[in-house]
Formats: sequence, C-alpha cells, structure tokens
Amino acid sequence: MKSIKSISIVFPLYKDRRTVKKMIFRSQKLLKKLKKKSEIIIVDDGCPEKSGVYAKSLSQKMKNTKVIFHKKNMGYGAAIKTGLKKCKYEWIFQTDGDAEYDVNDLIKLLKKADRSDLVITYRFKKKYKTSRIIISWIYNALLRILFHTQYRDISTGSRLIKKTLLKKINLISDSPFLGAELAIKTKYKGFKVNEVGIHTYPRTFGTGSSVSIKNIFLTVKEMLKLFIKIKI
Ligand SMILES: Nc1nc2c(ncn2[C@@H]2O[C@H](COP(=O)(O)OP(=O)(O)O)[C@@H](O)[C@H]2O)c(=O)[nH]1
Ligand SMILES: [Mg+2]
Repeated sequence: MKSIKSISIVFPLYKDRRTVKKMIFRSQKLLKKLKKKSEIIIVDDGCPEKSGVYAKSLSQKMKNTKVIFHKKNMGYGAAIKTGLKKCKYEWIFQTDGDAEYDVNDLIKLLKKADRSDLVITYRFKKKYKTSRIIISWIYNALLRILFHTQYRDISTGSRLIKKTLLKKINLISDSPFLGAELAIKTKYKGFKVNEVGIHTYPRTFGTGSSVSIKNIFLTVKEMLKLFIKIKI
C-alpha cells in the first residue's frame, strides 16, 4: 500500500440526491486519512433531481472534487466510462452514488493492489428482495458459462482499477454490463484480477433500477455483443 502514490474516487449519480452529501464527506474523510495525492470525480447522469448541481454546491470549496454532467441520462456504464476518463491518478476506486457500498472498503482493496490490475468485489450477503437475488444468480451463472469466468460476483458497483489498464482495454458498454465487461476483458488480455469480499448496505430510499426491464434488455444485448466479439 505504501507504494501507491495517488488515488481517484469516482461515483455516478442518478437518483441519489439523498446520499450524495454522505458520499462526498465520507470520501473526503477517507482520502484525508490515506494521505495520498487524491481527487473525487462525480458524474451526474442526467439526474432528475439535479443531484449533480447539489454535489457541486457541496464541494465548491473542495479543490480536489469535480462534478461532470451528462446533458441527458445515458446509462450506468456510460456514466462510469465518463468518470474513468476524467480520473487522473494511478489507482481508481469506482463505487456507486447511492451509498449501498462503503467507501472505506477502498483500504481493503488497496491491500491487493500490488498484485492486481483490477480488484473486484463480491457481496458476502446480497441484501435484496428474492427476485433480485435470483436475477443476480442467473446473471453470474450465465457469464460463467459464456465467458468461463470464475468470479463469484462479477458485477458489483465497487472496484479498484489500475489507471494504466484502461489504456489497454477498450470499454464500450453503456448499460450495467460495463462492470462485467471490464472484468472479462481484463482477464482475456491476461491482466490480473483479484476479488475481495465486502458488506453492502440496503438502500434507505427509493428503489434501485439497474435491474429494470430496460436495463436487463440492454445488459443482455451488450453481453451477447461481447460474446460474439470474443468467442465467435
Ligand atoms: N439505474 C441506473 N443507475 C444509474 C444510471 N446512471 C448512473 N447510475 C448510478 O448507478 C448506481 C447504481 O444504481 P442502482 O439503481 O442503485 O442499482 P443497484 O445498486 O444495482 O440496485 C446508482 O448510484 C446510480 O447513481 C442509470 O441510467 N440508471
Ligand atoms: Mg444501488
């Protein structure tokens, strides 16, 4: 961990107005503790409640924090890609803006950084309704069959990425498939992926929409596109 010089934290916002303050302050507190060169990049993905504007007002005096805006909603994967492009530091910790993941897990992930190009996470327990747990199980099983990946939980919203890795793989997904695409392409190119177990915290407001009919459709479409490209 000592060899790590600089860190970017990036998270997207969509319907996350209720958690954005918590996310900024927790991230700032953590970065202060880590004493590395650092920044926070926030991507407003056409937030219906203007969460990005709120994030901007909260972080006005924070020199290390930037908010980027999509003019209209472009999707989870698109928001992550925009954020990753803006990150300038050696390691990028990507998480979600709804505080379902704990930013302090970054410390755990950094411990694996020396031996990794990508550190992904798996949830010790999935704190969702049964239908969502089943969908997640099917998704992971399908990815294992199609791409022969052995990951426990390929597509959580929390991961640590070596910046140089992003120059070597081209990410194209705009849907929530982006997380899986990153892990699959990293493995196929022969780079190192490690996994770390984490606790997650159930949503305290609204409902998550990554598993909406629209997102499932877009995810399956991008999954098949990658399968055709890699395997056929
Ligand atoms: N669902 C959804 N989330 C988005 C979008 N763009 C960015 N996000 C972010 O993706 C994160 C995960 O979304 P969420 O609905 O909570 O999905 P879940 O955690 O998989 O249930 C949130 O923090 C959103 O801010 C989008 O178009 N749709
Ligand atoms: Mg969520």
